[in-house]
Amino acid sequence: MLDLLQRLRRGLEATRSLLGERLSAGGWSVTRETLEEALLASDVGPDMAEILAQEFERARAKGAVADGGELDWLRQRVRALLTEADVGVPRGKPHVVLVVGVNGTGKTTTAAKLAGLARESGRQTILVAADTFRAAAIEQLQGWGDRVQVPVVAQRAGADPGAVVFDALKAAVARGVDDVIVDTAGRMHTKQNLMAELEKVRKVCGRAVAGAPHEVLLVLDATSGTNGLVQAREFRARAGVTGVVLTKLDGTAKGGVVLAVARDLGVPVRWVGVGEAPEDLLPFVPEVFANALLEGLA
Ligand SMILES: Nc1nc2c(ncn2[C@@H]2O[C@H](COP(=O)(O)OP(=O)(O)O)[C@@H](O)[C@H]2O)c(=O)[nH]1
Ligand SMILES: [Mg+2]
Repeated sequence: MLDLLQRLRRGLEATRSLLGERLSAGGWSVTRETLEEALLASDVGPDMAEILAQEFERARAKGAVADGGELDWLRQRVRALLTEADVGVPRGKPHVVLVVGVNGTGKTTTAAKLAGLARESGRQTILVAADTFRAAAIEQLQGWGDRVQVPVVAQRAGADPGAVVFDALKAAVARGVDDVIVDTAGRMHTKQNLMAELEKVRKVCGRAVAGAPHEVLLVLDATSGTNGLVQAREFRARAGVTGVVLTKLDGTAKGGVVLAVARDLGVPVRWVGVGEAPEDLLPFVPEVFANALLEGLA
C-alpha cells in the first residue's frame, strides 16, 4: 500500500496542478497578486487568501522569503495555520461517532470506511443505520457492513432515528463494543424540523452513554468548495460538530477549501476522502497535507 503522503498527493492531483499552473505563470517569480489569485482559484476562501498574501508581502519585505523559497514559505504557513485549528478528541467506551451532513456528500460511505478502519485496528465496531427515511438507505449501509465486515444495527424503515440510536447504544454497552459509528439521514441545513431531529439524536446518545457523542463528524463535499461553508456553519451550531470530513478531494481542484474550513469553522478537518473504495479515507495530518499540496510543484 502506498504511504499516506503518496496517496494524499494523488488525491490532491487536480488542486496541485492548478496551483502549480497559477504560481508558475510568471516564471515562478511569485508576487502577492499571483499568490492570492492562485489561492483563491483553489478555494481557500477570501479571508485565508488575503491573510496569506499579506503575510507573504510582509515576510518578503523583511527578507524572510528566499528567492525560489516561496513555496517552502507557503508550505510552512499552511501547515501552521492548519495545526492551529487542531485539537484532541476525548475517547469514550464505547466511542460514539455521529456522521452528519446534507444529502449525497458521502456520509454513508465515510461511516463505513471509518468502521472498517476501526475494525482493522482490532476494535470491536458496529455501524448504526439511523438514516431510516428509506429502506434503500438501510440496505446500502448493510451492503457496506458486509464489505468492511462490520455488523450493522438497523430497524425497519420509518423507525424513529432517536430510538434506533438509543437501542443500538444500549446493546453496544451490554456487548462491550469499542466503537459505534452512526450513519444519519442527509438533511438540508435550512430544514428546521430535520435539524431539530438531529439535536434529538445527539441528546439521545448522551442519555445512553455518558459523554456521547464523542465526535460529530460533518461530511462536506469538497467539489462544492467554499459554497459548502454555509451549511457547515449551520450544522456546527445545531449539531455540535467536532470535526469535518472532506470527501471527493480526488474529483476537484478546490482542495484549498481545507484551509477555508479550518479558518471559517474553527473546527479541525479530521479525515479526507480520496475515492470510493474502503481504503480511500485518509487521516488528516496538517504537515502531510501541506506537503502533499505544495511539495515538488516547481
Ligand atoms: N470520488 C469520490 N466519491 C466519493 C467519496 N466519498 C463518497 N463518494 C461517492 O459519493 C456518492 C454519495 O455517497 P453516499 O455515502 O451515499 O452519500 P450520503 O448521501 O451522504 O450518505 C457515492 O457514489 C460515493 O461513492 C470520495 O471521497 N471520493
Ligand atoms: Mg447516506
